[in-house]
Amino acid sequence: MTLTSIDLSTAPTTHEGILAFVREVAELTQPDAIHWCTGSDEEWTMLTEALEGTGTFTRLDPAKKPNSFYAASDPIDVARVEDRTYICSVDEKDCGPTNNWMDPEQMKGIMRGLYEGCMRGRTMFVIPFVMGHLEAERPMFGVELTDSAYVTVSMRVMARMGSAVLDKMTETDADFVQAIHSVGHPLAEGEADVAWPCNDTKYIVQFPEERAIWSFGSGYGGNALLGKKCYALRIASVMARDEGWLAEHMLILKLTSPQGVVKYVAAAFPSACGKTNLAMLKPTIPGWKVESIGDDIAWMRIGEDGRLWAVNPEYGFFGVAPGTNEHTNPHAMATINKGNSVFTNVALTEDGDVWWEGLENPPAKATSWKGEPWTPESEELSSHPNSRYCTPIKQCDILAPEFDDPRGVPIDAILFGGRRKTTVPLLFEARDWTHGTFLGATLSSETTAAAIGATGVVRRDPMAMLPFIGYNAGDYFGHWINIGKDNDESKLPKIFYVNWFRRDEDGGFLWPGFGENSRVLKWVVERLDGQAAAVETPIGHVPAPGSLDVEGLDMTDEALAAALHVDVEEWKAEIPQIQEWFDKFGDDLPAVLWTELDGLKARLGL
Ligand code: SAT
Ligand code: MN
Repeated sequence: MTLTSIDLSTAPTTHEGILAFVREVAELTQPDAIHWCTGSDEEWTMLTEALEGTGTFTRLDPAKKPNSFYAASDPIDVARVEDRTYICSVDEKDCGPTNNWMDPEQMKGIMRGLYEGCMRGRTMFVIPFVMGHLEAERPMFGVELTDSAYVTVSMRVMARMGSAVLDKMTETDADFVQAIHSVGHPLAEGEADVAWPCNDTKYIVQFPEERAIWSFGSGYGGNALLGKKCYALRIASVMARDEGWLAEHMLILKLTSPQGVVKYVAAAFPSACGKTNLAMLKPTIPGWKVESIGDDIAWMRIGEDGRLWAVNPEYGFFGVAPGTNEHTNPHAMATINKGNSVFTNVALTEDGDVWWEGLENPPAKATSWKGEPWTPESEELSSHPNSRYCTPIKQCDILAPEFDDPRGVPIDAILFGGRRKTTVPLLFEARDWTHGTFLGATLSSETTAAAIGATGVVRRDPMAMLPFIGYNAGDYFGHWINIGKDNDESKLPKIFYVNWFRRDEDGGFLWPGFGENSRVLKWVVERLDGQAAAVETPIGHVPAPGSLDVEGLDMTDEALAAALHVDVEEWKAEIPQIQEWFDKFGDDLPAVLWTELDGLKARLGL
């Protein structure tokens, strides 16, 4: 069957741009049917039942996790594919040395070839969505066309989508980001579907000038839920460059002191380094309170008051499951236990629940993410290290009411952090905005399972944005520098650098992390208010002895000193790596960052 005339007469919109987009993609991809998503509960039920029918979803026991589902992916489709991700700017120079580039027309030629007829035997879902608030001064719309019901269901959790969004787009004739997604697995007449359709060939492509996203071959989160990394980071970072704001890979949290003083903190960590846990931190120090606003992405603009205001553009959490438990993240556990969630690549227990490494009470028997029988004695992991829960943010019991405020919250402090066994102390403060930008630009971390490739390798991950900067990273650093130059720095957030992952000689973690990280936040707040003492070191301001609250913590003075220690020799060894990193950018690296490096070298006695 060939879909030659696409009938859009019953489409629930008169928006010419949307209709033209749907028609063009349907003509190319040839779906059997087109479904305009409303975002209703009935639609959710229809889709989840259909996914049960194809074996993609297994319904969990409603008494344990109501309205929730288990899914296992094809083992070749478990994470973001950075080597298949492209920034197809018109000019290669605008892509920069940290992204893959191809000429946009050439890429479109390749992808049109892949898209031709790729939705045969499937339904094309039209998902109108908005990143951020529908009531924002300028709502940030998108339309994702996908042939995956799994993606549609997940998008409903992760983004505000459906009829209300489409109506507003129609009323205001709104501009929108065009996002095309296909799993790349057409079905011939009568051919049965597989549980996780995907394709060996994968492309995740951003066209920054057109603000368009074309994705092919994968059903995995960051490759397929196009509102998330593709739009809210890669495309949005380009918009932000052009318009003077910041689209960052940051959690947002609200911190209230025992005296009732409120501060807002944004923090950037690479994928799978504990952002979600920090966003929902349960403080161990008495009287302190954390509330969540976001766990992954922050859009930040300078407000009329000169402060940096942040919103979370998302509507759900897409968290790493392994390691999540009642101790590491009780609020995430409470959120997912309310149900309405999708669990992918974890283990399925015999009593209709999910389990993963690090969760309490291992089941005697389970089915692993690979579909194999699993017991606690099994050599293989029950769950993929990048297995995920996808759960509505509104279910979070510590969601700050400000989440619903389209203006967002004024950020007081920015934390940068990575995963480093050595060198980087638990906590230090940047000297000023430019130095903070230098710290962000040189952020380093050991790689994790969130992207395909070797794990545990130290790489530079500037502002935790390495896979997400939609343009030349040298220009991106310049943009950060300019935010400091063009604004009143005294009103901008102060910048800090943290490392929860430093090890002792025996390989054990020096710092207990999780809820105890509230102690680090406390020092940050006291620093903002000019209270906590710091010592100046070559790398920045480190907590002075006695200034970090460790009361009640089972930690020796030596261990604390080791966690905070600035080892000049280790830092000297970093310098050639930073130099090599900066060399990549040639003339595109802002000169002030070289000046910062020179300053660091001089302070280290080099
Ligand atoms: O890319 S995802 O959003 O799926 C997960 C991550 O890497 O943060
Ligand atoms: Mn992330």
